[in-house]
Amino acid sequence: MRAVLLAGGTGSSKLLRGVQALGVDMTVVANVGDNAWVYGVYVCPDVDIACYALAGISDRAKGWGIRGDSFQTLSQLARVGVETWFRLGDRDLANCLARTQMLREGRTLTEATEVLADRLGVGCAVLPACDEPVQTVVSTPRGELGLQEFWVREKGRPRVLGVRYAGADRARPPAGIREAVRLADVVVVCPANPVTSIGPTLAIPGYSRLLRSARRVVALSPMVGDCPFSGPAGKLMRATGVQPSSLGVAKLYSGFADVLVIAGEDSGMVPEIRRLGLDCVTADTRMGGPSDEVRVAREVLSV
Ligand code: FO1
Repeated sequence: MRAVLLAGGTGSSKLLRGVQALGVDMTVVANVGDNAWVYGVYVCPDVDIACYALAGISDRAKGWGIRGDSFQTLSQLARVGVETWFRLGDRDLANCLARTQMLREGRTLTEATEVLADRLGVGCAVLPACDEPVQTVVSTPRGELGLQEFWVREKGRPRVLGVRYAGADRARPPAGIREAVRLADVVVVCPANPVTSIGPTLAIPGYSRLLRSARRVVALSPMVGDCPFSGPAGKLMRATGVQPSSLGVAKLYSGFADVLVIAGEDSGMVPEIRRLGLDCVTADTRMGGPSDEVRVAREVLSV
């Protein structure tokens, strides 16, 4: 089986590991809206979370970064007066330095990611959703913030007035992703914040049409009731006029998804979701550890 997986951060990486364990031929399309320049390097959190998870080196407890990483550079940066609210570990920084160097030499983000994924031993294609810069910008009463500023520096506290995807209109799905979708038996939308992790990819012209052309699109909701598995999804969904529930997710994905897998606790939403024109099935969507990841992956790939 060939699968393309649209991925965001922590929640998505669990499903990616589950699909990997099943031996599926997979291509990961990682969100780029969280990317940011920090300490002079280009950090691509969702690309890296996917690569570290699939290379078996991720810090499972935190959900980002490399297991057992040290923070010597961060300590020294603090010592010389740099604000260090973004906790980039030493090995993580090395990875970002290598990426930044390749970008400065003129390689695309896709090319740089291919090199890094290969060196890390990821074992499948991890592709950024696009090569052009796209940034998720959160509008707050005190001005606009990049996602890392909103979520990490401000701890997700500011009131959210809106969200936009700067640069998305100038981006396009790269050729490698279009080809992977053409060849795939299934495209899976991983459990991820629909506003900040999947939204930036869907905002890129060409993606909706590409997904509609896929053989089959299965999405796994990140919500149980009005709570996301992790992160600020509920707050951002509410602020962008989307009901913070699997029904809200269904409304966002109904234009291209064939099936939405939702938590068993939300079975009452099934009839209303089906009325939107996509199928809906329930499952135990909780992924607390490796065996859950494989169980949920099997479920998603078999619906
Ligand atoms: N998340 C945090 O909550 N605090 C951090 O200091 C932090 C550092 C960090 C460094 C590298 C990286 O790739 C991700 C990092 N994240 C951190 C996670 C990141 O902010 C988000 O979880 C993702 O952007 C969402 O997918």
